Amino acid sequence: MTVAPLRKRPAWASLEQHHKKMQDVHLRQLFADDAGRGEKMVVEAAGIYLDYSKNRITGETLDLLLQLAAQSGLREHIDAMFRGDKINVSEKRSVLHVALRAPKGATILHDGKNVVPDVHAVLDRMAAFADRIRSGDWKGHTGKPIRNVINIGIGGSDLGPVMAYEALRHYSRRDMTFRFVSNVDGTDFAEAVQGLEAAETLFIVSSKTFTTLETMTNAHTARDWLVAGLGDQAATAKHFVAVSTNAQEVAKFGIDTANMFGFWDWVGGRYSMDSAIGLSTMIAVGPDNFRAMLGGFHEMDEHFRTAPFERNLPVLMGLLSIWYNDFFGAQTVAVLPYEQYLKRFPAYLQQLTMESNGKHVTWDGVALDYDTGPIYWGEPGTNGQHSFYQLIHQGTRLIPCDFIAFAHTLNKVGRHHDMLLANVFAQTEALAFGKTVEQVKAEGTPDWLVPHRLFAGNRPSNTILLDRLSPASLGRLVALYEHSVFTQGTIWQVDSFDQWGVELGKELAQRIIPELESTQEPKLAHDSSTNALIRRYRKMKGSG
Ligand code: G6Q
Repeated sequence: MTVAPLRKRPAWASLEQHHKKMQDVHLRQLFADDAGRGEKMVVEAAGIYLDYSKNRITGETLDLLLQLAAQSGLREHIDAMFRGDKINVSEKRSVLHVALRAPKGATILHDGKNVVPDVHAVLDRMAAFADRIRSGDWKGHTGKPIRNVINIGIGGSDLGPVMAYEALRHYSRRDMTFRFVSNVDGTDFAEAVQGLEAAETLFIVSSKTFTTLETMTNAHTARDWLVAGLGDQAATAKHFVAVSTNAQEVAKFGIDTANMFGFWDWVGGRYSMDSAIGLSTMIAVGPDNFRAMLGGFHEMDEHFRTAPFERNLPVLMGLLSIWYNDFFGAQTVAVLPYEQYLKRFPAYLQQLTMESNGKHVTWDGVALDYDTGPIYWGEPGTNGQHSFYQLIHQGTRLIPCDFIAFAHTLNKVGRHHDMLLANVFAQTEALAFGKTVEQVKAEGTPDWLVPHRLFAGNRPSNTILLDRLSPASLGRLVALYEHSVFTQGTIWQVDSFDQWGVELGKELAQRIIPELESTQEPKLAHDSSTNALIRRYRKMKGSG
């Protein structure tokens, strides 16, 4: 289907008109107009209850947004992804992370070949390996079982594994230590191996390309640390495995490719936590829990693929994001998980959303005349309430919020959980309805203080409620955001699966490294600021 540029799609003009009407309508009014709103504007699917009633929308807004989705070819684009079309146009690649969680027996084609059996073959090898590590059957170089697992990777090869480990810690082996090294800052490595015995430590070098500067630097440092600890070059064989698509580089590094777990170029880095990149997760929580997580992902995939858009969770969330980003000019979205185990979820989502949709041209390379990719940020509740929520409640910016909560806690401690959930509901209520001048005055507030104590309200939020944090619910939640990102990218017509924006800095760093390391004064040809900074650094480090 041919899709017109965004501003030329009929629904866009209607939404612009409609926004003029809606911008002054208060959520108080919308709730007063329809007593049943809080029960109508909800969708429940794949174990997720989404209350989107506290958004600045009416039925008409939704109709128009759904028309926009249709005019943007969303249905066709979803089908294209699942069909294995090369929708990552700038890299000419298919986008098939959905195949990573397809059940055995499913068929998903890539260049005419069903990839599902390959996916399951890798999963089976990962499971066999994870079981050997967990049972102590796999022995280190000196015959000791492995008790420490360190994942070395960065970006998509780190954020998913860290987030998933933290999220599923409750299900993890408590007698083992899991750590993650990503930063080229040596402190990251130094702290990760603090207190660990080399004889009991396994390094998983996770890198799709196996050429990434940070990861390869850390991998070499890890090898030196291990060899120094065990006093034998041959020790690496039992202490290093690789997750990669690049067997040649893995072998060159000195890891036997029998200890390599593969994936494919149709898996984007930030969409890879459910591929072999999740090996550390699988060792931590065990193969059954890992498969349960994949089951959760798949449930959401199926919901996204088949549910009508008006009841489709990722589609609705994606459309609401478009509404605020492109019509209200909201620049950010706050993600607020009221679940301590999800403390790394906002950081994970930052990569997923911002690396995917932080783009300035369409997939045909045409410069955009509308905003894409809002800034995602957040912290677990209730901590944020005592810091940045002030700005969300009373600042001058509109910040749509996603509140994420679970009906059951994994750590039942006294009254804590009801108190936690009371805060979720209180915050969304306060944001939406605020406190009027009359209410503030009625509390006996002196006139001069009234403006300070006033809450304008009308601040939108989604409430995402799940049963309990489990491997399956984590899978559903991640897939929900993946497909919401997809929905937004489709409407903006951007390539949500490339990341050219990270290249320039990488190239320039390669040029600067020798300039910092050389013993001769280097000839510098940067701008005057960069030149001066390099000279200053050389001088400072020289002076010890
Ligand atoms: C993610 C990006 C990026 C990537 C890292 C690590 O979508 O592509 O974050 O994951 O640069 O790359 P390697 O896995 O190749 O080391």
